[in-house]
Amino acid sequence: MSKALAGYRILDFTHVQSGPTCTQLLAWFGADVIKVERAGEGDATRGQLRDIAGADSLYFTMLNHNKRSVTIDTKKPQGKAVLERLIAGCDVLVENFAPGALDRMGFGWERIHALNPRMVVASVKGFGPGKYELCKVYENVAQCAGGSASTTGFDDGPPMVTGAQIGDSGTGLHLALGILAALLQRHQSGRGQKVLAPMQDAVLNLCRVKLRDQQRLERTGTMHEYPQYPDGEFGEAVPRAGNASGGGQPGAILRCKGWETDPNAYIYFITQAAVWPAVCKVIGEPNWIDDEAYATPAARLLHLKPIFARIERWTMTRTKFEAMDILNQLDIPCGPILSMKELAEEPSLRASGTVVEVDHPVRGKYLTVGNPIKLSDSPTEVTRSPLLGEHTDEVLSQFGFSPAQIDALRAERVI
Ligand code: CAO
Repeated sequence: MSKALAGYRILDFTHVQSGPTCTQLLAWFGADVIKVERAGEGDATRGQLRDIAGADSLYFTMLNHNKRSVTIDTKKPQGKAVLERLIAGCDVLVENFAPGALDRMGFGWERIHALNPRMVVASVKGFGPGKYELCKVYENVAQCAGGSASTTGFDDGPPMVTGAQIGDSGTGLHLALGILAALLQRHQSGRGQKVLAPMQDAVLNLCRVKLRDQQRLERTGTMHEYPQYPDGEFGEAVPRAGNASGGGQPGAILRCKGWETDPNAYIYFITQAAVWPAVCKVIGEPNWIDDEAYATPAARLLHLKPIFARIERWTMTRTKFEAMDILNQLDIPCGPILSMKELAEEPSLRASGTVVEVDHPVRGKYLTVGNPIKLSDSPTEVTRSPLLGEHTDEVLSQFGFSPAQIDALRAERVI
């Protein structure tokens, strides 16, 4: 079966996590992704967080599937000449260097656009234009600068970063979407364009509901869905809401049977208005269905703490999976807190290809997260990440370099 992006060539100048997330996705959709790395070193993550001596780390392998790797020293004149030919023959250049690095290399937008007017040039940067545009940025900086950390955690604790890599992988997803839009526009315009996804902006986009709440707070001075209501105080900015949903349907993380020894024996329980009678019945409080203190969503917002404490007395009598089974039959929205161990072993994720076992010639078998986006006419087969420079000869000969020229470039330590 053909692939959605078959025929598109991506020149992949990305490293670490944000950019590689984007290009891996494009590769899974069928694009030919050619990752350019520095000879001898490669992407710094190849050697970071190593669990097997001499093998590419899981950090690298899990972000660079389905790509080809070429090594080119793009600071040497002959390397720049090779790069020029690759630029002329590819559709998209993706990079997430520190600000200015591509210009210093001699390949700013004007130059690339002159070499290949159809090329889309896509960049991740920490910040967009403005005061901080020249800063280097990693994941947690983006979470802090994008509004996630100030709104995550408990009210009486410090700002908190999340385990989900919304700054890196989240921005990579944004960039991939921008690239696809630019390629679609190219069908009409015939021109490439610049695509920029700043990490601060991507995180803020994912924190959109908190900017909603900021404006609600400024208008009304309170937010009834937040745990600070009705007893606590609100300040000027959206407070941290712990595990409250903060949205229209109150929710909480509650202990389940086994919580004393299992750090993940918890369930997220949502008291959706539509199933309130079912909630009351299952926890053994049928009188709450008509009791005016609990009967309406507005009334319940005044008593969320005691309501969830009562529900927790019930969830503590069941394991999280038993509670799931009972609550799902009643249509009560809930979700078990799953550990990474449980997710790695989850049969449905294995069956759907979202958790995949991959074989690697140096490190052997390992698990990875496959393509979470499923296209019915473009299925994804996850193939292992490339070794450093594994495809240098193959790619250069595809771009018209003769074996003698390749040997000469190698002798000059350009590739
Ligand atoms: N041949 C020769 N030189 C190469 C090369 C190649 N094939 N590939 C890269 N280089 C050079 C670059 O030209 C640059 O050189 P100069 O600094 O002399 O111009 C240098 O390698 C490395 O660039 P860098 O500054 O991007 O790398 P860093 O490790 O210092 O910084 C990071 C890393 C992530 C902080 C920075 O790249 C960045 O801020 N990127 C944008 C935001 C981003 O994506 N952050 C998320 C990273 S994932 O957590």
